Amino acid sequence: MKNIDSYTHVRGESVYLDDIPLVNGTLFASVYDSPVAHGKIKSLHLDEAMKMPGVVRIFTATDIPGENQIGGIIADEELLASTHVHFCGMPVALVIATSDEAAKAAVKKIKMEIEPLPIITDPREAKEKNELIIPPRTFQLGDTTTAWSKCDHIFEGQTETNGQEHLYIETQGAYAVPQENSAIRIYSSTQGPTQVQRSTARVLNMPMNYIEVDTTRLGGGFGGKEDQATTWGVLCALAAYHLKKPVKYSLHRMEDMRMTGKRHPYSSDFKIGLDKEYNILAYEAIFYQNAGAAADLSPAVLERTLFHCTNSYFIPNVKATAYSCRTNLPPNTAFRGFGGPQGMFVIEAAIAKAAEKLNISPIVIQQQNLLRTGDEFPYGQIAQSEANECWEKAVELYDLNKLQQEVTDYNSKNKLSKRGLALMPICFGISFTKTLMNQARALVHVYTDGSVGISTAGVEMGQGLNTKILQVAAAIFSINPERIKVNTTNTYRVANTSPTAASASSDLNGKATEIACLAILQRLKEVAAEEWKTEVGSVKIKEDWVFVNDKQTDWIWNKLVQTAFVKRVSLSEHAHYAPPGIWFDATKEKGHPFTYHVYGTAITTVTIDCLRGIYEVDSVKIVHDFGKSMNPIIDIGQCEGALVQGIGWMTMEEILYDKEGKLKSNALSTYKVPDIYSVPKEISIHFLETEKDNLAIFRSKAVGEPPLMYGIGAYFALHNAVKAFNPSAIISFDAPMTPEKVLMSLYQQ
Ligand code: MTE
Ligand code: LUZ
Ligand code: MOS
Repeated sequence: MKNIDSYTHVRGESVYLDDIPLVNGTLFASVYDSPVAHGKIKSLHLDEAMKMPGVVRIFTATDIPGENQIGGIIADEELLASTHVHFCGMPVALVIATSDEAAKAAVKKIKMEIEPLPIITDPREAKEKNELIIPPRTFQLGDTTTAWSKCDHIFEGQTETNGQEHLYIETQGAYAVPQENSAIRIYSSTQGPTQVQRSTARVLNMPMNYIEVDTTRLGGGFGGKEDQATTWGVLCALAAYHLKKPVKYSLHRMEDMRMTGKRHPYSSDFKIGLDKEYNILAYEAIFYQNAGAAADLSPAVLERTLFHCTNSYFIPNVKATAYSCRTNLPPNTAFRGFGGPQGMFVIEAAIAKAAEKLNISPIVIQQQNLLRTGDEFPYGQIAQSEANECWEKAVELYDLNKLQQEVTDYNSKNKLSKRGLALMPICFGISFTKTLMNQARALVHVYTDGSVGISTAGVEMGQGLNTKILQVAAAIFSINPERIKVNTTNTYRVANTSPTAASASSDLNGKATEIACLAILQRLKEVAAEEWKTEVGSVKIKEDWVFVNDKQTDWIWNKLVQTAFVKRVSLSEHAHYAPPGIWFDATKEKGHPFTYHVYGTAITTVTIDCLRGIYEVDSVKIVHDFGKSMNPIIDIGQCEGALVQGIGWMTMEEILYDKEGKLKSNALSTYKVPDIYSVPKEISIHFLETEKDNLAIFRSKAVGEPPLMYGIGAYFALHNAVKAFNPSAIISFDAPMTPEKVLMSLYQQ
């Protein structure tokens, strides 16, 4: 089935926040944000701004009726700065005016006097000064201290990975509309409607049942709207609450880039030990996460870095420690992969360094240490592995020997252009690492004309969730998909939702939908069984028709539904799903946190221009573990999109803050994302065929995030291409590998 949104997308008819018709009298908001990264507010001058045409009111922290607090995991983040500012871009005042332009013009007239305080932008410096968001955490397996003595080779090193701007096409925003009895409806471009609802209730000191959050779809989220859509929803609600008028705020791209957090940059240390056969016997890593000025989701991201610190390898002795370091940058947040990619880059760098020193191909070490079924992860879960299956299939299907030979031949024939090749295996755990978040609900109504309406906890953000939900209902009922409509995500219809994140939303919401549909189907079958005086088990619905004992009857779906209604049988169901078997004990750092893992292998080849340092990704050839894909078109799209986003992070996207904590790469003119010219010339994706059981919806594994990590292969392919030109180059593991860095290392002495 095609993505059900493709028709309206192509015609420009899909509804995003900016397409919602405005209620008469709607006002517009704009934020005055701190120009300084750290300081004490001495005075705030609003008079000039108040005099600007169209300005209705300016709100500050003192106008908050409830708590001035939007921190989710830790209550450490003010909605509007009260006495101190902690990062450039921190909201201080909210201007409300009769037009968007008037609000933005007035913001420019606000002045603030600040007593400067020391600014930290570097996570290692923050750790030195004991500026930690949470106490450090350590995952351990075996005993590294005794293992080092058994190693024949030991290597150490340091790595850096930079942040990444989400660059969802639709910027952050919200539209709050007052309702009767002081209730508020908020249209929000959020991955987490419940997060917006909960924070609004807290800030306005109102019960949650008075706050309705409604989301049709997002023009992309990528994690950036998991937590950080909340600010804008709450700010609009705050103004609507006081003014009793609808208030809208849709951020300008530069406001969005400046004020919101990004992927966490990490600085890390590693130590790796191998025996003579290149088995990795021991691995130690220390991760310094640049959390920014408040916790946001950093503790959860930190945890996933530890979960994925050995990627798809089995290492018997592991010790990994992670520090969440508080700096004066905007609080960093969820981004596709959620700390996993940062952990996986470090082990790949460690393997690359070992291979370089041992003068062998990293492929030898990678293959030798792939996880097998029955191996233990450092957090205690036992692997049900497809790592070898994916790797071997990729090597055979894409003829790795031939690819390697082509690279060698090319490099011997070309002096000023070199090729590099790298393999990148992946392993990603599916489930929120916080066990309680793994739950979802669905509300299914069958109407008397036979049409079906579905609401779930999941948010459509381009990933095709609604299509998959619709497929689930169509398959369970066995009716024409055109009878089914998936509705907006709304906290009045489905409550207490987890954000749409962790790649798990088709599993969680799909299974809740399945349960709801099965319950209704059971009741409908009972109605038919009564009519034909037979057992429920003899009744089936096949492609809209009722069958009894495998014989088609003259009852079509509508007739069945109408008869059930006449007999006063419920045609609605609200179902709950929580995946079984997952748990985690944070006091021991052991458990079984994931319902399953997703595996895969990518072979990446690149060509660099050794005069200019520019490069092309020639091909990425993937074997990916989709389980039994329920929608190959959507899943291939997710795989391609995630891969390109991963390549962007590893090669060209360069977030730059100056020492004062000011974002330099604050617009699309200074921040480069992959375009059509920089995507791989060829992407091949092969579905690993497996008949194994798993806990995914219809056995179709989660696909949203895992393929992003294939992008790491592009970094190491570039590394190898540089080495082909300049074998003595000592390339630091410092991503992204921009053309500038390639050029410098080509001619490094
Ligand atoms: N695909 C599109 N087109 N747009 C997005 O914003 N977000 C990604 C991924 N794919 C995203 C996307 C992220 S970060 C996640 S966690 C998953 O989709 C969430 O959706 P899922 O749980 O339905 O896979
Ligand atoms: N969000 C979250 C996530 O809150 N917990 C997670 O484990 C997670 N994993 C991936 C992406 N978002
Ligand atoms: Mo995705 S980082 O879980 O929103």
